[in-house]
Amino acid sequence: MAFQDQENAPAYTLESEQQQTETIRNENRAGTSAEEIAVSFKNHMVHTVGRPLENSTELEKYHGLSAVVRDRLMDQWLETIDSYLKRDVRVVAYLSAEYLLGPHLENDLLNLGLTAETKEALQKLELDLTPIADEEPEPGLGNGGLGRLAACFMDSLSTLDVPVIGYGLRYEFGIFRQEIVNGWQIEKSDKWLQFGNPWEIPSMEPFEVGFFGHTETYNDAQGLLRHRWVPGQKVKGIAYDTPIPGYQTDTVNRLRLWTSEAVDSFDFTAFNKGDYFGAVEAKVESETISKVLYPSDEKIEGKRLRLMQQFFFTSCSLQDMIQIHLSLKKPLTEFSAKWSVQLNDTHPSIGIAELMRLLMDDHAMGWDDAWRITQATFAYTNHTLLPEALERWPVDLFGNLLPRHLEIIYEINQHFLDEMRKRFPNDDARMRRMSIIGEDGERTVQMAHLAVVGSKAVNGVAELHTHLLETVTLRDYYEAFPERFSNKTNGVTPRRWILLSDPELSSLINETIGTSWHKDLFKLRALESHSDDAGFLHRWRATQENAKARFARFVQETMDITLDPRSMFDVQVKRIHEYKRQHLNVLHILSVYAQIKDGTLKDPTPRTFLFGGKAAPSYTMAKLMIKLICTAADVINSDPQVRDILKVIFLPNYSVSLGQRIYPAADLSEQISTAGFEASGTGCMKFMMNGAVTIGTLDGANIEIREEAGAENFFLFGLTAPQIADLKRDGYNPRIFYDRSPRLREVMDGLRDGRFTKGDRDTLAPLVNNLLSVDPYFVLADFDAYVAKQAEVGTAYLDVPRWSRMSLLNAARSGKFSSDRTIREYCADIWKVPVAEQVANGLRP
Ligand code: NBG
Repeated sequence: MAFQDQENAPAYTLESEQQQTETIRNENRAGTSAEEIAVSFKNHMVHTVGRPLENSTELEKYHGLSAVVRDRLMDQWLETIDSYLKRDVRVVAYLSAEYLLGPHLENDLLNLGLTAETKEALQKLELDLTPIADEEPEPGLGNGGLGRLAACFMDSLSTLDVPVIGYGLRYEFGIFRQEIVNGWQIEKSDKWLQFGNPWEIPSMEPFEVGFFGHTETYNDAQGLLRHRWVPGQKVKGIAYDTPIPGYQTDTVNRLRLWTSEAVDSFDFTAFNKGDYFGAVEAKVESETISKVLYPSDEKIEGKRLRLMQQFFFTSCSLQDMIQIHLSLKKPLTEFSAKWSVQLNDTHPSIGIAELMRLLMDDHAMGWDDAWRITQATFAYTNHTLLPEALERWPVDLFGNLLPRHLEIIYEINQHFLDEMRKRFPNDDARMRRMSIIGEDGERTVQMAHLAVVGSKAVNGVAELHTHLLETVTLRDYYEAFPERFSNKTNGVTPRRWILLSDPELSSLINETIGTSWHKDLFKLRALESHSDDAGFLHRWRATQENAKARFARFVQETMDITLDPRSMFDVQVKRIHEYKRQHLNVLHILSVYAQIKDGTLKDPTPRTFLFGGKAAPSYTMAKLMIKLICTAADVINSDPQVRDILKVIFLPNYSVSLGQRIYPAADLSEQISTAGFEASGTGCMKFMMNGAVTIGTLDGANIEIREEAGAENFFLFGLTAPQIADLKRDGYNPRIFYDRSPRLREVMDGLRDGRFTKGDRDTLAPLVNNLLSVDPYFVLADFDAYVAKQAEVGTAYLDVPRWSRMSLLNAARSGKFSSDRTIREYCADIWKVPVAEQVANGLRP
């Protein structure tokens, strides 16, 4: 624009400015050859890390190399933003309280296509990528499935060139680090930001968010009655952006995580009075909001701080969207045409009331317009059927923290119920059930109800789950607006979960069918034509064995435990929860153990049972389940009679990076939740893609995995969801199953009388007694069927050609479970945004 003052200068146009920016950018573009990467690495070691390469630690090298990768990300990031502006695209805003990203370095290299060049550059410097990458602390900003799903979605969104901003919270302490001491889980704090985070860039424009206070009415300049909120406390939200590159595309989207700060971080009046602590009190209090992730996934703790976290990041995100919208000179009446906001569970659903407030109170819009826009903007994904996970806030707590929002929610509720009364006259029971304000016992704001009422679309995450939402959990709403509901079966990104996790398997597949499967996982079907080729099956098997050997080496190095890679690796990794039934798995192990001991089981299939997963710190029963696993491990692993047959391992601190090591090494995937309880499950998909065979119930995504793999390539057992519901209705008595089954009695009695616990009859008693008296998740009811199916698994495993074929067919038929497929469905049905053309054929063949 400096041109404009000069004579003869070309007239300013948007195009000329863009051209100029492009030229400058091209001149500054970071090079991508091995030589350029090596130079850039050495430079960053000096200028960014402040430690010349020659005398640096691996951790310092990790920081230097990350800076190299970040430079390259930034080039594409700025180009992506430009291209969105030029094309005036519709933007997806994905709102999620959790993102379980996993380490960035190797993933970003893979997606940028720079892995080979970087390895070459490092080789020239006599360095190796693996130990450097292993230094990266994992950003554990999530608990489990829900947070990891958000991370897979970000990868697919970028890969499919969809304009998205992921919004969330930048917790200073993510999910705790788990240690196992004497078989008990111990939680340690996760200091992932301790040495700085090279992947994030702070934004210089903060937003303010209010809490507490009161509301007022006043007349505006036109004499209209208006409302406003006078907060009693304010905090500042600062955004940190993490670039999210797509795979083999120029698109780099951003993940925008908010951190809280005091509006005035230092109180000089207090300081001058000698009150040194008082001077930073506001700072400490405000920063608490983004301090720590609540470490519970399926049970909501109704703590005020959690609601503060949710409102804080949601409000910042909506203010950010509005600011971008206005800076594009667009009227707010067009907000829903520009933005599609996805609520990842109810955690950000307070956004519905907040957008209403922002539009009405701050931007002078009338109720009807604001409501039309709000409802056309939001869509809601439900992730759980467990009643204890459905968020409900006591009205008093809510109204105290967010008084204006409570008023707005009352008014939304009133409009909504008026409309429903017209549609369902004389049906007071239905009105009570549908009300956003729950009146049973303590009055509560029911966030799932608010989310459904305020959204244009509602979805579940697997077919069975969506069906149960429609017919049970959200039935009244489904009857009122069936068109709003749809299913979007979850998926996972094959980039992290195959290419990065098992490069050897990936090479074998590339060599056999080419590389188009990287962006179109249905292409794996081409592997099927090799399923009767003994030579190929042999290679497939060898690849699996190598993965197991690698994992065994890892366990040897980190835990000093020797695994036998020839034994079947039977794996259950996921959060520890009664409904996921890790204890059912242990009961089977003990049953096999008992039969070996008494000589009734001849020649059992050697197995290594691997467990991993965290228990919510306040979930006593889940912690006892870990103790149960470790107790069984202790007894079995120290018994010389079974040394070469059975081994049980609890892998501490299950995480994304540990998952990357385990999935390729698994033979058998344990998906044994009580039917009707696991919304989807996504671990099951990662196992399948890597060629593990599943033993599972008809629950969540298992049903669809079995459909795809073929019933003959899946080990099915257990009661179905309707059978479980019947059993519950008729009054389930676990004792009946205990009395009926000698096998079950043997195991339960052995746990009670100390035979399986080295004589200790007390520690596990609460768990054992709970199973015998209540058994809320029908473990005893499914025990016999599970044990019988496991015997079939054992036999099948010994038939090497058969097992290899099953393994291959599972991987070949896993195409549906790519998150690319899931994201295409969201784009087409809910967000109404186009996906990249060059890969638009990645649909079911
Ligand atoms: C979890 C479900 C899983 C599902 C993931 C992702 C929560 C609240 N729910 O079954 O338990 O796969 O969400 O949808 O974490």
